[in-house]
Amino acid sequence: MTKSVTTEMHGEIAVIRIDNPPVNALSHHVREGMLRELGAAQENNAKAAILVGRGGTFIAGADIKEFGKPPKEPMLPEVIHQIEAITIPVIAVIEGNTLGGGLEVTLGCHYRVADAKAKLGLPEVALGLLPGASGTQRLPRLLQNPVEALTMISSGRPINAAKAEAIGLVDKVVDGNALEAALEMANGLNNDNLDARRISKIELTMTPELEAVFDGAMVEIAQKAKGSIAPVKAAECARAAYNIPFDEGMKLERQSFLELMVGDQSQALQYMFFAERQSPKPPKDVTGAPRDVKKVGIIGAGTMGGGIAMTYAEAGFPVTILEMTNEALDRGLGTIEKNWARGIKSGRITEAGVAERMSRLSRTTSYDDLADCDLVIEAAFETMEVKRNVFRKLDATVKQGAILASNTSYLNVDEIAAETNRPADVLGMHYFSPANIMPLLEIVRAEKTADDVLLTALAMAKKTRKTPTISRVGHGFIGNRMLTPYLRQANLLVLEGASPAQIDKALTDFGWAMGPFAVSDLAGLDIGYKSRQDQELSEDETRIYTAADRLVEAGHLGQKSGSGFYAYDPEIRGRSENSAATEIIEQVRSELGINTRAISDEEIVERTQFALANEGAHVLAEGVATRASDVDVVYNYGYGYPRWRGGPMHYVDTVGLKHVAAKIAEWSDSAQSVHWNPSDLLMTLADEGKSFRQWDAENS
Ligand code: T1G
Repeated sequence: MTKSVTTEMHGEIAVIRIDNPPVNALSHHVREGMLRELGAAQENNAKAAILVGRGGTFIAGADIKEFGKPPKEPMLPEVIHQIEAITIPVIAVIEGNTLGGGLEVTLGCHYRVADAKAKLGLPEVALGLLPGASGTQRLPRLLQNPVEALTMISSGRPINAAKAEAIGLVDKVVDGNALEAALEMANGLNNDNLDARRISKIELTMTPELEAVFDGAMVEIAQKAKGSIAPVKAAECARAAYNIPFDEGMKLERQSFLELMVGDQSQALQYMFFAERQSPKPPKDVTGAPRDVKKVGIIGAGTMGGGIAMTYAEAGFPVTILEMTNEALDRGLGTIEKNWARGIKSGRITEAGVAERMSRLSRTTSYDDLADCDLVIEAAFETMEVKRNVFRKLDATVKQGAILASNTSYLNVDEIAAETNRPADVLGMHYFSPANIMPLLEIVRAEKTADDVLLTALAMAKKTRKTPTISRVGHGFIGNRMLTPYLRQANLLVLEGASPAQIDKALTDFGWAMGPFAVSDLAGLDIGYKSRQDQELSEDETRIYTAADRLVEAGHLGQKSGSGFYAYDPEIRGRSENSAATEIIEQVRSELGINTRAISDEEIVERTQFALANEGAHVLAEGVATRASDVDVVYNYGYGYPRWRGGPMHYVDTVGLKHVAAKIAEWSDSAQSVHWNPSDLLMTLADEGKSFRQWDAENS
């Protein structure tokens, strides 16, 4: 096996190169190799040593694929201590992504030279961890500014080279060829007082003023963490650096790191790290290459069409937007410009930037102007009649080889494709509102969708910075389909005695960004009302939504009408109980002869979350989704599910499918039975003592 760490002498300077594609992670052979090569440089009396990564990036961190495996010496903290202790100066060349353990390696070096385009960060908290190789102890000692250190350690947000130089994290920033600059620096160095460059020797002292700074920062960090524990733990370790000696601080950091590593939150976040990299990968049976897309057409300039047009214009594509009338185009383009202009105040974009993006948008009321588009995305009114009509016209005017996509959120894409003579070129591309912000894209692979069409949609997701998951055709695809049983349980729990506010709070305490009733008010209660009117619901289904329907009929449409399940005060932009909703709910309960009961938060969480996962299991068993981890990506990226719980499928794995299956069986034998359709897959996995994660490993 070729060595992943090698030395090249440049005069008296040992240039030690780390070559572990794709990101130079600190796998065991890299850790061993660094010590081997650095030891040799010292043995051979090199004047200095330089650590540099191959491929234009330094080190992106510990090897996440090694987590959970038996530890193999030398462990990273020890490697970094040994780098620092070496008797010749060691310079780190910071390029590309210098993250996590990679940044910690640079802190063990005596000097740091950064390329102007480099990114430096400690993203461990995004994995439910904390910098576990002295980052919480060395960074505060190097930066001296506690707030800067605390922010990097607890937020996980990377900074650029200029900021790194400004806060004292790097000694020099060069624009290109950082290695040359490091060689020049190395040749000018001498070994005098190398101790002064050993960060672990720097003393920190806590003062009452600093205590106050930390007190304030800790409150803010906990608020921002929204239930995630790693940021708080990371901040506590950084704070300790001011109170205890380095070696004790290292023990605290190690102990905290190991506790986090085995905790549910880190297991979930590590799982999501790989899940979001799996979901853009096409199923194994898909072959070929993406088609070339130069020009994009959008049908509809409403909320969705406008957001999708913004998405492609921001990615640099020329976009032609078609509407039925010029008034609709004026409205749509006006909204787009306003949305972009909103970023001017916050400095996210300049007026020229807005103008440049607007220049990429053209408008038309004629399908002929879409003839030369390579991709057309339809975001017209959500009825099959309208979509059939649009696709007939597209089929008649748009050039052969173009891809025709529908943004439908639940309709049958096979039926839409059948309206054209080119069903192989048709698929679904379901965006989530607001489409220019929400990262999720459900790509619906219809029966006849060609492989290269699917691959093109995946390529467009990457180019427009969306996280895609592939769904087959099925009512509501993955996300919206699973929402139905989730909302059904929430509405049933209201009939049985829980209030919308109690349910929402139980679920935001669980970690959801918003509870189901607040979300319904946000979306508009009339949306669900209309959808229910369009379907022939069973009596039992209708019964569940009696209160919600009565609210709409009484004019309580949600936020847009000032009241729905909650009352909304525009002055304070807050929500409070809507007494009319309480009355309607009580009225419906008595009409239905329900004897209400006190309902625990635990029951609220179990019935809603298990209903969600049960439907997810149906989605898997029917082949609508390829992986359980894809289902979790959908809920992470499209529905505000707490990432530190993974997703609905990972969550029930964590609970244990035996318990989940037993509860579903219990509810299915109760008066609730009509509302439960136990998944055979879930029940079977539970019987076999398996998990969805194992199902993924065996089936995808
Ligand atoms: N370990 C193992 N594999 C990794 C990896 C890592 N750290 N980072 C990326 N990969 C794989 C990834 O799974 C994918 O594999 C391929 O590389 C390309 O990744 C002690 C304990 C660096 C910004 O959290 O943020 O250090 O799918 O698609 O978009 O304190 O990767 O091709 O098979 O993301 O160009 C801290 C994680 C670790 C950085 C590049 N470091 N990585 O983004 O490529 S914990 C991180 C990233 C730690 C210490 C602690 C990104 C990137 P595959 P990619 P990209």
